[in-house]
Amino acid sequence: MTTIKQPDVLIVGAGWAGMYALHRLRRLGYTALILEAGSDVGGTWYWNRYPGARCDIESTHYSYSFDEDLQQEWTWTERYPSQLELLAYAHHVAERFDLRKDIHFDTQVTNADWDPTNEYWTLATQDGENYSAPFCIMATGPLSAPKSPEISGLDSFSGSVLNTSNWPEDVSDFSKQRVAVIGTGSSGIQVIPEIAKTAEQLYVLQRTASYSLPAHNRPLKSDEIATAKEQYPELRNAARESFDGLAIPNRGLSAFDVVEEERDEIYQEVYAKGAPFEFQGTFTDQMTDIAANQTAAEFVAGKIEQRVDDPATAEALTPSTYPIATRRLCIDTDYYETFNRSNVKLIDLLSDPIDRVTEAGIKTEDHQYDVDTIVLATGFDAITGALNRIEIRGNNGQLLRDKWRDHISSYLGLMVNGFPNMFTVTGPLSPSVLSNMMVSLEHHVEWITDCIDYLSRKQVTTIEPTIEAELDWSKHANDVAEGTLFPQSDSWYMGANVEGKSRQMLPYVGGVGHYRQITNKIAAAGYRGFELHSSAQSAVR
Ligand code: NA7
Repeated sequence: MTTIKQPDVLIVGAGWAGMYALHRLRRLGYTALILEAGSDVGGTWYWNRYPGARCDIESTHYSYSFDEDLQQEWTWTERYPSQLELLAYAHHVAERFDLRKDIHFDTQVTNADWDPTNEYWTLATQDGENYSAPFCIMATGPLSAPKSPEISGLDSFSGSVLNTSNWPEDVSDFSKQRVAVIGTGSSGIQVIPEIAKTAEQLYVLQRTASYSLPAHNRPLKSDEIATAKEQYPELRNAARESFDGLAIPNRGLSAFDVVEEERDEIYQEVYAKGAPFEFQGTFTDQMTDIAANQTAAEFVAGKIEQRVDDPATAEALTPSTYPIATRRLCIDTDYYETFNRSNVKLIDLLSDPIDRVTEAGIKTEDHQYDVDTIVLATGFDAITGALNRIEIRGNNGQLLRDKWRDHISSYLGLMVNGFPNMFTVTGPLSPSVLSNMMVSLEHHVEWITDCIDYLSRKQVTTIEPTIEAELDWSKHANDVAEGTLFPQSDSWYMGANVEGKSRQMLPYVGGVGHYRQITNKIAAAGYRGFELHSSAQSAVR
């Protein structure tokens, strides 16, 4: 085993957050090294390469804002960017800023140990290498740890098993194949219409139905691109101060400020745009008042009924167990219409649950479905999963996973008490996945790298949130969530999709702009709520 001890900062993950962190640290004069499990940059968009994979935030919003030349020279081609285009963008950024020379690819971090005497993190990898640095940035992503599908017998299946979250390159043709897709969240909703185009027979196994709106994806027109480029400075500023990291105008109306016909006209206007974040905020009380929420749910249920020919299938595809948008509100291209095809069949697992996978296919309680391929679109251990899969040991050898066993706490989603000098980008109890991730991760990277720079200039060697500050923030985040409808849903936002995980709202629902102001004020006040400590040795050179 060798120990490579060099950089000022170690970064785990070469997705958007890790790439920007490396670039910004270099610009501030620090050395940094990224350890990345994949063979190239891109994070989410490196792994989730299934047919139909696409971002649900528009390309002109889901892109870096930190470099004016970069945003002027890159031209998006579609309203909602495909995985391929996003990966091309990631490659462009890596080349433009010469990032790859400071990234170790195919390097899976398994352990992270804090050495309180020397004030260093040591990261160990699957290949037996050790890397050390005074600071560690976990840019591990909120949706990067696939959840175990928890279906017995998968190993006995004689056909192929594909997972949307780790899709092999160039698998998109299912001609002459009988395919089963398990899971109808965003990934399932995107991959199902694509598989249906070529498969001989497609079975869609649904446990919980999702609400989805038509995306109305299309090529961007040259004048739209020119306008976006011209207006980028204002757009980006508005997004940073907005509720969800998108500059969406707010009507300021309750769902009950208008009569039913007018309400439906407004829903129709937003629905026709194919804009999920705007739809869930059509009325101010939609996510806080169940009656207001119900008006949106009924509107979308009516649309599902129109899109699906068979009434029984339409009914099964219509969610009934949770308020709309308390689970991810999806957007699709022909998802519901796919069930009008003769080669597609919906299997409602609520009435006929999966018993086990057999050699020939899937055995439900009442039927056997023989298939050639099983596609798992079964989701992620979101927000904390990627961190918990690393053995992260802080003060006194405490495991982060153990600390979070009964309750997940964090100060601002940026740091955790007991784990000095370790930062989490878009960590639990920060806006993260409930916002435009690009805006939230840029903010976190800037906050974290400014913090490291501040500490270095003040010759401070360690920073750690106090337990009081962490508990106060965790209580605040929980109180804000309790004022919304989110806790009423068994969603991955609530940690409810993973057995044994603490049930609590993991993203902060107080809004991106508000959160930004809080975190920036804390930094401006000399990092209020954090303990700063200087030892004899300076942390960074
Ligand atoms: P999601 O949204 O968590 O969806 C996973 C789906 O898989 C969901 O419908 C689950 O049903 C289903 N699932 C999971 N395990 C099983 C088993 N054992 N049997 C049957 N069905 C199962 O993940 P996605 O990848 O689609 O999307 C994640 C996010 O990525 C998305 O929201 C975007 O932000 C990007 P359940 O709900 O558990 O009943």
